[in-house]
Amino acid sequence: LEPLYSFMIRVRVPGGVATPAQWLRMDDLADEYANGTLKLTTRQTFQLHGVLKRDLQQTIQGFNAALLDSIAGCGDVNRNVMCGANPHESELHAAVYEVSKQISAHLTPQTTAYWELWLNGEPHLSTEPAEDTEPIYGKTYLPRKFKIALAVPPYNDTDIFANDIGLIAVEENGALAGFNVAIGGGMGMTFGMPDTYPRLADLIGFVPTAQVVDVCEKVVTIQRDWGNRQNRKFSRLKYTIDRVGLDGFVAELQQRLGYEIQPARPYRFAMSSDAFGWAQSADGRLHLTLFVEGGRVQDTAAVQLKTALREVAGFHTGEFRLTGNQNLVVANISPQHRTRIEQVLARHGVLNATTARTALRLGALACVALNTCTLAFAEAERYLPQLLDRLDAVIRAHDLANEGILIRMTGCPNGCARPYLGEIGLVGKAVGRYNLYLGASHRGERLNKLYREMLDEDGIIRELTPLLAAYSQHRLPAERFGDFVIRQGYVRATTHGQNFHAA
Ligand code: SRM
Ligand code: SF4
Repeated sequence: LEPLYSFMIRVRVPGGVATPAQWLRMDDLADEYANGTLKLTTRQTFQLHGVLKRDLQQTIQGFNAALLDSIAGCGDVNRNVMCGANPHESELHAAVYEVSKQISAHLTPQTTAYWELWLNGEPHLSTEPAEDTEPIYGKTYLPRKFKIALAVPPYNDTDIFANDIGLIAVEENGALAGFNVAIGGGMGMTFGMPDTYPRLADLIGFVPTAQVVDVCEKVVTIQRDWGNRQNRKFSRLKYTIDRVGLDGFVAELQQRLGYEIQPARPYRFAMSSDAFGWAQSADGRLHLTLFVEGGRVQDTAAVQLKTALREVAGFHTGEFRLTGNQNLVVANISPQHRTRIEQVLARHGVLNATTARTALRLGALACVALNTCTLAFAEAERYLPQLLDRLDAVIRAHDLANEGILIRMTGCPNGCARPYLGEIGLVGKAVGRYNLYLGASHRGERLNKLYREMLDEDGIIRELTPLLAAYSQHRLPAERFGDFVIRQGYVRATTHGQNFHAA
């Protein structure tokens, strides 16, 4: 008898955009082979948990039938390319999404192994059967995972500075002119090893749209050639850049490109969270952003989100956009479907739940952690809602229910919910114990800093209550919580990853 090993499978969704048919397929596979839930991740992919070893091949063949795959969901290659999901900037958004697909296609491994292993040698549906060569990755692939995200200001909903390459769309005369490029971001660190640290990407300049794929490719090849292959703790691009210096890295990049990168163009981010509810873009199309707690699409007694979305997918003619904040946009809704969608969501308790929540909860992020993540020291996704019940009471008592304060929790310091960009960051150190970090920017442009260690739930409430009370009373007009705690001297601002650990 084969042991009942169960696995997590991650499905690549470039830019986070899935068709209704793909949504229905994922929903079927979740019921048929996984634990009956869909996980929307912080990188705009789907995860299925609890897939039994004996069902892996059928599940992966199921993705293939819906033109989805799990290639590069894991491994030392470029991961899912993220694209801003906010529908308000629709014209620019469409062009930026096209670029994200081009980057994704260009940097997807060419190996045929995936197709041979999982699909019985069935050729890739959209390309010639690939040769067993990797023009970009070579025989050795990359020293470590690699991540790229694109954003359309004023929304930094993909947290571009947490990526190896972050691309900020620049609009000129109503059209996409190109991208400001930032390199060297990453969240992971290891407790007790201060030479590991989260780091935000550095802005290196502007490139026109036609050059952006080339720029990504060349950054990847430098990391392939220069990245640390001796110690995986130091093998992300951020450490390569800090080792050789940003100027040296950019000089090499320009040499490989054969042209200079232009000076960065002005841009402004306003927030890194999602804008919930209905929105209409200039062309009249409708979009509805829904809150998905912890990114978990499931049915509970109060809210039958999974059933509701399945019903919507049955008639919706637009698409579903997974956001980088584990939420979901039902996008490009035809106006005659608005009432029907509202009725379905109301019948299953979805709309009521979204409007009744505090802004703190709506902006919260939690990684999977226990019980499926083998690296977790503590709970996150399963526990944060419970902690928020207590924090919401504090928030309401101080009249902060509508203040968007970013709270992010992970079960270990690897940073999967980007906790070092949380205005309140909670990082699991042991079961029931968390380090508390404060002072990140609401726009994803400054890391936070350690404030207290090894807090239990009472400790978290005890530490945060006076800070929230002070924020309620003494904040400047429009001042964000992350900026307030720095102005008041609770923590010092982290100006670079390399001083993240300095008090
Ligand atoms: Fe992550 C590893 C879950 C986004 C940094 N991450 C893992 C693994 C695969 C654990 C493992 O290696 O066995 C987790 C699977 C848990 C499970 O049971 O499902 C896991 N990571 C996740 C997800 C599902 C969190 C979520 O709840 O949404 C996210 C899925 C991403 C995706 O769809 O591709 C997820 N992980 C991230 C992010 C956020 C991002 O990419 O914007 C980060 C921080 C950014 C970065 O990479 O620097 C992140 N994950 C890590 C790391 C630390 C990497 C490092 O440089 O130190 C690990 C551990 C590793 O790679 O060794 C890791
Ligand atoms: Fe697992 Fe740690 Fe990532 Fe959470 S942050 S999913 S505990 S690896």
